[in-house]
Amino acid sequence: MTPEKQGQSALLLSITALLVAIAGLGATQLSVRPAASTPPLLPAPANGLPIGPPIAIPLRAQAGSGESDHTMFGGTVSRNMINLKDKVEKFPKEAPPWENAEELKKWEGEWLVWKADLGSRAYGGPIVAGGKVFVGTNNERARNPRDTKKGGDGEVERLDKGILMVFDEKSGKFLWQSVHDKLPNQNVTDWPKEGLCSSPTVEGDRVYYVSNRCTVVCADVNGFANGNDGIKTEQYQTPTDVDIVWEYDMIKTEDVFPHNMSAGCPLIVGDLLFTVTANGVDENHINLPSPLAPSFLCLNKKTGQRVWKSNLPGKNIMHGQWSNPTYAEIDGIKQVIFPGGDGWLRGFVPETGELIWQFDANPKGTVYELGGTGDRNDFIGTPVIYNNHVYIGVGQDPEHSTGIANFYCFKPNKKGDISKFLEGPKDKNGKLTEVPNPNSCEVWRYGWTETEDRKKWAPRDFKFGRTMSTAAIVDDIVYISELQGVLHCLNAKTGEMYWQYDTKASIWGSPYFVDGKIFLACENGDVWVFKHDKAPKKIDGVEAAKDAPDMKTARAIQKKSRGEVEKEYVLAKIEFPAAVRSTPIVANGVLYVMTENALYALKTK
Ligand SMILES: [Ca+2]
Ligand SMILES: [Ca+2]
Repeated sequence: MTPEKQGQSALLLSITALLVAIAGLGATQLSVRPAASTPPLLPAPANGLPIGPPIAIPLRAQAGSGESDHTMFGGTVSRNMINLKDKVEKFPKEAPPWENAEELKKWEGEWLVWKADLGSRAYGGPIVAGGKVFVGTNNERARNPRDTKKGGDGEVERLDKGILMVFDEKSGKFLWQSVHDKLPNQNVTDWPKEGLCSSPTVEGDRVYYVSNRCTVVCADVNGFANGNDGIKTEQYQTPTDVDIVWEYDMIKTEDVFPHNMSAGCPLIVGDLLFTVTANGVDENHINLPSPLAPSFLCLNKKTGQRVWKSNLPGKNIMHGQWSNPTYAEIDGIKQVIFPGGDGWLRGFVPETGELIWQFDANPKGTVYELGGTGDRNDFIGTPVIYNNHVYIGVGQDPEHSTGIANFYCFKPNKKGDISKFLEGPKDKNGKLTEVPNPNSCEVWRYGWTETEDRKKWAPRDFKFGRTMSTAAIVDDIVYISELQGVLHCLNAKTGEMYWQYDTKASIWGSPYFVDGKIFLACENGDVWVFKHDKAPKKIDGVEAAKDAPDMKTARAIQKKSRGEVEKEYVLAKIEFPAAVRSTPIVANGVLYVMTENALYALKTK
């Protein structure tokens, strides 16, 4: 690749990071099962690491004063993008003509609770907790003159920083912000202008996030308004700056090499905080500078001390790592699930980091290739737990465009390698074959190549493309979107497809269920609203057209199927005036749509 191309690639990556952040806005419902009486899977650790206190599993969304606060990426530790609490009696069916001031005022009067200006990028959040709204963005909407400078022409220039902005939930008033300088080698580890990509997690009076400097930060949600808590060495200490309680530097302490951007959305269970570290390759995209650095990290949320770490993907990290951990109890076994940069998912004992199982989310013999042309993927989306099963689709940096992929459902109730297949001998072309794994925990997979009988008139030769999205699963129905813009509606038990719909725009965020509707935002600014159906109709344009005599007839049949999906399931398309690379959410009766430069709080009744 040319340096320029590499640069672009890097950018994308950072974007990816964002996506990660974005991908998961969830709701406040909880699908965590009550703690079972089953004893812990494993006894105390033999490695001498401190063990966290017993894990208390929150049966409700944590913290916050609101009835349906959205306190973390995915809303709960299950990361399922569903909200079972809020009602959405109404929502805008269409956008106003944004350039017509009079019409816009009318629309805002009808729909707007408030609107807040952000920077020029916004991937993190929104997180709504305890009467505040948290957003990760950049400094292009500088709120402190300190973070600007006069350019040569006298114009005010905004310095490049990573920003966590905090607003009042009721009024949208700006309260305080964390300002993080860029890392010195930003074109490699902290991509310019991408801001702070982490969706924070809020618990009580503490907010936890990963900064653009690859540090895990615990801050006081009340800022300096109630004095300086914890460490007193903050770089910036005006009244609207962040009050840091503790900060864990993953570069200095753990030698992590973040590829393009750090974007972990912390997972908190009991006193333990878990994050993916972003460790990855350097700018040539071949060398992995820190294979021994952790990819997965567990800290004590109160002290910021490390509890355990794992570098398990080791030298097999393909690119970067921007997905997020998820917590589950499967058949009573408590576990934290980490998506790795080698395309494997792994379950660990939360207190000790002892590996319980691992699952290869790629067919054997697949290959990761620079620039994205290969067929081996890793993870941008976050694993979702639903009814004791894990659901996740694979993907890549969006700059790599789409490509063949799978979406998986498995139930990790065994130890060791629980992938569907094991490596078989190499074939005559030197490609690894696969043989059935008797220890497989896979239930179904959806995607890969279209079958021969359907291929002839299908719009593309694969069923499911790379995804940056995290699934929304409700009533045994899975909603999962892919980067190329297609939303899939699947049976959660069997993987059967009911219907799919092409939004014809890139999707970086995730489908989000609330009150019988699915909200889904596209990078072009379109926010779609679909109708949820407990017994969806089967509408498959490719199947209907497979025996068509010619392309023209096939396309006509497929178009008709698209029309049927629109008639049955599309409720609205709201065209926002800027890119949306986040997930719309509802919290405490307010619909939040975060474009790259503004946060809209909208009425739902
Ligand atoms: Ca304070
Ligand atoms: Ca402090």
